[in-house]
Amino acid sequence: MTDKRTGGRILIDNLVAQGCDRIFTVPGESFLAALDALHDTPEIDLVVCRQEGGVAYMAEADGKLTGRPGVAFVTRGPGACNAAVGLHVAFQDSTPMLLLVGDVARGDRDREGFQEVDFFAMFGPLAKRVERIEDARRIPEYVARAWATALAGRPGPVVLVLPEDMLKDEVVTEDRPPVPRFAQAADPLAVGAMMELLANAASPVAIVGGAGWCQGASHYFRSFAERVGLPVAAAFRRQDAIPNDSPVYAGNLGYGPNPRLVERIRNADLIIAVGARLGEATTDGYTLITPDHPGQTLVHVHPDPDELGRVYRTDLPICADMREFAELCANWEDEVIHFDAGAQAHGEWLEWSTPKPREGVALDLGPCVAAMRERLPASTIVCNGAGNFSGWWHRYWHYGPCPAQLAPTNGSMGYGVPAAVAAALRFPERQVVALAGDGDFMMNGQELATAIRHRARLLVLVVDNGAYGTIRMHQERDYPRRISGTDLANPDFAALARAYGAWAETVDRTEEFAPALDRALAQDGVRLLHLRTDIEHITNSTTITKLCGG
Ligand SMILES: Cc1ncc(C[n+]2csc(CCOP(=O)(O)OP(=O)(O)O)c2C)c(N)n1
Ligand SMILES: [Mg+2]
Repeated sequence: MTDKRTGGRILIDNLVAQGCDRIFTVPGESFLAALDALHDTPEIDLVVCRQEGGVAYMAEADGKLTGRPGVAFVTRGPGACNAAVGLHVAFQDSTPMLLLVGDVARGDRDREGFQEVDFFAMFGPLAKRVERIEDARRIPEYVARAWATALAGRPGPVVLVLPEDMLKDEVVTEDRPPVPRFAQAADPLAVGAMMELLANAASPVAIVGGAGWCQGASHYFRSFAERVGLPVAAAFRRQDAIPNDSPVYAGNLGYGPNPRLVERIRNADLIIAVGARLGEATTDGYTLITPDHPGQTLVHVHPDPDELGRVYRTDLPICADMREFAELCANWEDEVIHFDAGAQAHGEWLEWSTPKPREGVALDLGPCVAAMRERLPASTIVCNGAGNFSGWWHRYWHYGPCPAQLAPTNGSMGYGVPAAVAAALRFPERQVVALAGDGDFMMNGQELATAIRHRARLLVLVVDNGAYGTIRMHQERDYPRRISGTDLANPDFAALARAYGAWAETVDRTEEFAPALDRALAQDGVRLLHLRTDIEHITNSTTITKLCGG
């Protein structure tokens, strides 16, 4: 390119070159030149949000949905501070993401000027890489590196800091082509060794989902596991890793897993972890599988060599792209022994995930999830933040082919609504459901305005128990009947949703739920059901009275 362009124009041109088609933002005066370039860039859909927490969550969710970096653009100190929460999700969830931050002018740096922050120090532990572009001629190089880094090995977030005067400079530079996607093949010798371990195992189990997992990995791993009869458990909040109707799907790990599955994993002599980090939630605080797992053989398959052997003694590490590994397994030609364990584990999960009505509960969420299963297709994308309310869906919802679940493995509240907005924009033809607690909803509920403005179609369920229920649960266990800091005074969520322009109703009884859901599904746009539940029924399996010892 021989014409002069502003740094802002070059930045946007190079994002388009890498395949970016959507940016989430709250604007700032620090990146006017980039906003100006977006004015003439029909390739990029600019989604204007109401708080940078929502911006970053949406970009992170978009990264999960597409497998490409989701892009967020925020301003200097205040915008960057608000956005940090989404970066933390992207880091712990291994999601490719790019955070662009407008910065103070180069000539004013280090005076602690207006909104100035040391982004290298601030984002160091939250991002795979933090870089600042000093020279507009090098924007193409920095954007290409950010894109490649976000996707490489264990995917994650990258931050690019953009001094405002640099974005206004007019320079001549050459754009970069898209960075090629590099997929590391699995070593056939290592996969052969895994097949041998499997042939000699008595009770194998797989734990799947995580870094670099994708539809291809899901398809091939499912086909391999079904051929072998290998029980496949999903890592925490990776419940769409294989479609749950697979006859070897064994259920999910994380908070409140099926005790039969826990037992199966404790008794397993061979554990094949694919994509999962075997993090704290998946392993119940590193107790379900201990870092040294005596008596158990661990095959760990991960796209990043840094994760192999990092926490766990690994008997057979395989560093590979998830799809490449799964495809090699699916096409493995040697005879394999078929286990009955896959079918058994699936039967146990079906039993566990079938809601049984609870006595004396006015609004019982288990049957509500059952009503949803009857009415919503397997392609539905279910999004949630953090809180006990999510436990009913984690247990009773049957997730379809990925992407069907957007849920933060780092347990970050306020994620459900922004993630659902990102999903509704990415898949306008699909049903999208946001699940939120009363605490959770209020962290980013204002993004309903973003949903309305961008004509997103989604259904929000707010489970209102008048409390930060999860913390109340821990409190009642450790300090019975000493409620401190966990009860909430709430708005009328249905009225609030209507004020945003959504359709909304309130549900107080189980039998009201299905008809209300039918009415919601007959509507278009944003719909919200305000579900008023009783805090006594604190999880899908226990009550506060029981927690306090009866
Ligand atoms: C951003 C953030 N802040 C605080 C917490 C700690 N936390 C975890 S769950 C929870 C309460 C959630 O309340 P609510 O959304 O009402 O769900 P409930 O547990 O009542 O079903 C809190 C405060 C967190 N995980 N994330
Ligand atoms: Mg609550």
